[in-house]
Amino acid sequence: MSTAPLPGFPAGFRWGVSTSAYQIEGGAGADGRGPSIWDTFAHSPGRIADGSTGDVACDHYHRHAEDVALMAGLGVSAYRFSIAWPRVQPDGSGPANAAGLDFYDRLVDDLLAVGIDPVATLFHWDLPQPLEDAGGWLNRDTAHRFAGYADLVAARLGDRVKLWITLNEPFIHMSLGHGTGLHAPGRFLLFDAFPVAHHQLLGHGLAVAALRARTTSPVAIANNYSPVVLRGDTDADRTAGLAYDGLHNRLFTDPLLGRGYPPGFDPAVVRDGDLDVIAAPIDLLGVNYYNPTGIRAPEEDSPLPFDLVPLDGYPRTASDWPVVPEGLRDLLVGLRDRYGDVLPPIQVTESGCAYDDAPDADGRVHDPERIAYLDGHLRAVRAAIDAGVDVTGYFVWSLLDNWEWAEGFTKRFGLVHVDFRTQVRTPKSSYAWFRDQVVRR
Ligand code: IFM
Repeated sequence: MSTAPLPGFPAGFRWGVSTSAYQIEGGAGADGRGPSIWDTFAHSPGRIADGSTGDVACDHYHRHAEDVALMAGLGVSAYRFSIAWPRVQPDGSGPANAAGLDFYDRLVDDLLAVGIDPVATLFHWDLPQPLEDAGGWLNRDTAHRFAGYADLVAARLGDRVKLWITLNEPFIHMSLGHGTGLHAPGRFLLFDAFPVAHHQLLGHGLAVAALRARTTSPVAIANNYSPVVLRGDTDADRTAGLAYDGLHNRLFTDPLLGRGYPPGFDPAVVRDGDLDVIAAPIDLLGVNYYNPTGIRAPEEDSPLPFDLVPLDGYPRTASDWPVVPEGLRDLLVGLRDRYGDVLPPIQVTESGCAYDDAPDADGRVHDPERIAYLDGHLRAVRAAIDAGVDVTGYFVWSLLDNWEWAEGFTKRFGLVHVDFRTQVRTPKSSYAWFRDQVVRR
């Protein structure tokens, strides 16, 4: 890590932290919430590394006042949280469950009272189970249900949420949830999962229209990106690299920005007019970045057009992900180069790392690796700004140690340590470091 102070950032740059509903809220049966696909998945034996569920998670549903106070102490200007669709519509359709919306109403007001912009994500993977029973995102109707849900939320919160994000990482939800089955709903469809891409994108476009009818706040989507690093220099390796780049980095962004699906990736369920709905202008592009991906040509009998290769030679997080800050700069510059004038301003809506953080004998939690990680990634953002990319915000994933999907409680991403037995929150040394960066501006 550089010991030099971080360079300056443009005035008005948004400093934030991110979380998602199922990963922190708990309160699984509270106030009329219905089951989501993640409740079903987590309660199915063998799906989650430590056998845990998000039934309680960080108990944020009951401790949100304490968590807002932690954010106020951090000095951030924005908090990105997600709204649990099954709290608002337990069946995925019909009128709003007022008690579910009340929770977010209070949260939004509490944030505004301490000067923090509420940034609300509408879908962070927790689809109401009744919609999954009707086909989930393989069913075109789910896109229309999503727009109906967006309308209900915006009717209640549209006057106070400062930035709307329709979907979180639709690529991950398609690939891990429906391609390989490692995430809920646990389907193993490989490339037959493409309709899930199209229906999520259609839902996004319909939700943009629903939001625009209710609010003047900006609207965005948060995509996950992973720059390709070729591990081989044959034509076959380059073809494999293009295939992976198309799948991970272009499948969602090309149609969103009006370019249609990349060649070879047409989901075959597209109807007349869909691409126009999907390409409705957005105000910001949310970029979630963790690491690049090593790619080479596939083995002859592989069902995939590429092989994933570990990227050696970098430090690694507890998730075994390589730490490559310069990949974030390359990604941001690459998005600008690829999309030019049609690219809206960018906010980095997730950036962070898991380490095995534990309290020492004095109860303090030191996480120098996370400080180094954030320092490097913020310098990468600054380098992209210097190269002319319009980046207007950076959100750390995550405020709290939380329930990391199929990894359960085994991966700690927080600036704040959580003892999942007692729910005691302990700010780590990275919390103090990040606060100092924010406060200096
Ligand atoms: O925890 C997740 C989050 O829900 C989505 N983006 C990646 C994070 C770390 O895996």
